Amino acid sequence: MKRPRTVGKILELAKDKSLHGVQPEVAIELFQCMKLIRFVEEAIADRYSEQKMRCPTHLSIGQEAVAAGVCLALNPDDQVFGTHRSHAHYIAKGGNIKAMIAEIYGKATGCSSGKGGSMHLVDLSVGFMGSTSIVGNTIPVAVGAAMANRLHKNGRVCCVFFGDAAVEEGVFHESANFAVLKKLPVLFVCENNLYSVYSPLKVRQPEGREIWKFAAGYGMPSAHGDGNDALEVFEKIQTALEHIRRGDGPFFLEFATYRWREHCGPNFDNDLGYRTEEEYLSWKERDPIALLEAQLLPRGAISQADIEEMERAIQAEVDEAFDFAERSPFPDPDEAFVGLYRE
Ligand SMILES: Cc1ncc(C[n+]2csc(CCOP(=O)(O)OP(=O)(O)O)c2C)c(N)n1
Repeated sequence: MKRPRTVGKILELAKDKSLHGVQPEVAIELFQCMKLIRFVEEAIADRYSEQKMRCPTHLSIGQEAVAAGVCLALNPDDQVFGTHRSHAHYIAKGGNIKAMIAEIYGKATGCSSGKGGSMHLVDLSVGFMGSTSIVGNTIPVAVGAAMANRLHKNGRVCCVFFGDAAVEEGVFHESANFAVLKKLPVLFVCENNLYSVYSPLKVRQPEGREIWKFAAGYGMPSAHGDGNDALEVFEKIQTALEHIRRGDGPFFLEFATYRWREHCGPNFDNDLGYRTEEEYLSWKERDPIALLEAQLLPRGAISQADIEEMERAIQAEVDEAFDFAERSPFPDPDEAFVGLYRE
């Protein structure tokens, strides 16, 4: 789909250390992409209580920089696999927003024909290969797709996103071992938002363990970074992609970030007791969008008027997607079993 393009006059800035060597044009694309993800998810949250979206929705508000930084570094024909929390990954890879919102509304025009909901997003036309609700289960599928890419010699990289809890699934370890053994072109991206539903890392993994370090134990290069800094994410992914595209095998990256809202649904849940309001506020102060804005505005890379114009264009695109979803028909009941696996 066509994205609202970067607006405003972009000043040609010299490579600036504080922009991580990222060109201002790219930094603005990252900013725009994060805004689009945020606007879509805020709109879902605002309208969720209308009871028209009847599937569970896992929002990634607060985590936008990882999706944007990774997906904008990939080529259009590279592939991405997601998770149960994949609105951001789908949008950042260029997935059709109308088809995504229609899917969440359970409509026939949805990207899974209205049968999958928020956790079953797919847009093959932009290389977004799919997302599912089973924690960790896209990891071996992505490794298999990478194997196919290798056999077809098509040069594509296959990227798989997963949360910190997915590395506790055995299938992650099998997949990592196999990807290293076969030197497959896979980019493993772990979004560490500290929690698996209500369980913090400290009740799930031994004290002091760092995910990126044990991934390195499988023999692949592994690194970690600030998942709220889109420029840092973008820069680290470039390094990883150079390694993978050289044919040197997989790369693992862990990014620290934080989901602002409840595990599943539109509300805030800092009063439940598993995490504190202070912790949430400390991460909110490091809002990935505000952080990038604070780097772009003073340098004149973008103006306040540009941002307002960008926001108007994005809001119009989001409103159009919701109108499309509301106007679309529900699937034909006779088609209930079409496209489903049956014995
Ligand atoms: C195999 C499996 N086990 C348990 C669940 C229930 N479950 C759904 S989401 C989730 C937490 C996943 O945490 P993480 O992978 O860190 O991603 P996050 O939700 O934090 O983005 C769990 C345990 C599941 N869907 N699949």
